Amino acid sequence: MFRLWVVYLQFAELFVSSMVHLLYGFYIFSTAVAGDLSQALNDYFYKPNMNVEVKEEMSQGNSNVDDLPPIVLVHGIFGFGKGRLGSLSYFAGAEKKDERVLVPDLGSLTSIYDRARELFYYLKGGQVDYGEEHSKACGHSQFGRIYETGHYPEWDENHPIHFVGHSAGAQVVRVLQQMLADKAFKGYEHTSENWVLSITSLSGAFNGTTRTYFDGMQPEDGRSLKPISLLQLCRIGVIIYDWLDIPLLKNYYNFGFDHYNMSWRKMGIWGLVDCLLGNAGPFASGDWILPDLTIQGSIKLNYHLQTFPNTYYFSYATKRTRKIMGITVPSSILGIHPLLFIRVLQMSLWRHPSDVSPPYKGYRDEDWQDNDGALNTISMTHPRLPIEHPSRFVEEDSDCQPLEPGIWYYKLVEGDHILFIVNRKRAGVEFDVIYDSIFERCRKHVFRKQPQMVPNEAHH
Ligand SMILES: *[C@@H]1O[C@H](CO)[C@@H](O)[C@H](O)[C@H]1NC(C)=O
Ligand SMILES: CC(=O)N[C@H]1CO[C@H](CO)[C@@H](O)[C@@H]1O
Repeated sequence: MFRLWVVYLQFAELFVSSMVHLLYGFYIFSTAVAGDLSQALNDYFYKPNMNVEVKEEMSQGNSNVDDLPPIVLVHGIFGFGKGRLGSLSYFAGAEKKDERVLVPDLGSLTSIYDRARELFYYLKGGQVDYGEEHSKACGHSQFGRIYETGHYPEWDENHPIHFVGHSAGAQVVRVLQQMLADKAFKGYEHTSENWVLSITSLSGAFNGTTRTYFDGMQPEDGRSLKPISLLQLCRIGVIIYDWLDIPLLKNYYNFGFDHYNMSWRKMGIWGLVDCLLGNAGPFASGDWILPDLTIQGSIKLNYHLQTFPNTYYFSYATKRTRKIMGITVPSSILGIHPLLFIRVLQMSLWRHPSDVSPPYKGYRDEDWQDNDGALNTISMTHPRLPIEHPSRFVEEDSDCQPLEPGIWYYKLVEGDHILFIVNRKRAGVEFDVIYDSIFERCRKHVFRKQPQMVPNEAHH
């Protein structure tokens, strides 16, 4: 009888969380469509003689702007770059705060590794090369999308870039920096870690998150999926979406698995069956984002990642929990997005299953209870696993000036995981406080003590 109740509760939880996520997804999608429609109507009735896009391009002809290193905003899980979801902005318009900001689209569920590869070619230009070994191991094409012109082709050690990553995006940038240091791009023998001037992490996923286990990852291996879970539903939905391959929809929103050839045109009905049965595709080979966000997956990734001495690092760790009489609870009811509320509560009560060996030596449940509904706060401050990187806690921005490279400065911010993205109104003034300080830091406080290089020629 008791077991029946447990099963019943599990299904009820699954039903509620899938409805909440579906509704939110639908809400975002329809907001984007509505925004686009009203824009189109506006254009139709008022017929502006020049659209905003063109004006932006023209203002970049200005040589001062050309000399600024770009600030690249890197989205997280389920995220999207400029051009997807119509005029909706993942960073809620923060990209307009500076004259030279890039917002790449790296696929919303692709692995951290694949995103880092994509990001390199987005900036440098050319056809994405995922690397022979990795592509073979994961069963996808070695070559992907072609960027006719890079968004910053002059990128090199003398023309380094600022990166700002949200959630998994922060880890993507770390992986990219390591690839640059390891000279992992064929045909580019001179890459180095110094191509990255600074990394700012907003709710960055450095040490993994216990949320992955609530969503359906097995805590035993951090890689396989529970048979009945939110992620199973998501997996089936994604496979079908990619198989149907409706161009209009895929242009609008893309999970980023085009290198897996999952379209019906390419793999036919048996390919679909194969993917659904778990014999092929990204979910079979584990080359998607969720395994990278488990604690085990992060340890594996972090094992190869360094914090480099000439790069500036800054991180904002978010938190929506507090302790009452020794028990961690959500710190608000209305202040937490409905999409995240159940997870904030569940994560604050997280217990690692006692019959499964802990993910690392010295693991304690209580370290992982503070969270923002998607990530544990402890995971967001700085890379800690498998070894702890240099870090410094910051209360006031002025505490850490002048900034030194090679140290992760971190701040704690009261907010849930999506406070600083998609919907600007939710964060209120805090939205401006955070992004203004990020952009100001990049522009005014972060520079290399090196002979100033010759201004690059205009590249038009
Ligand atoms: C995907 O299709 C392209 C051609 O359309 C092919 O070159 C590539 O090898 C295919 N990749 C896989 C993994 O089947
Ligand atoms: C959350 C957290 O910090 N966990 C661990 C991250 O990695 C280091 C190194 O093993 C641990 O000391 C942390 O406790």
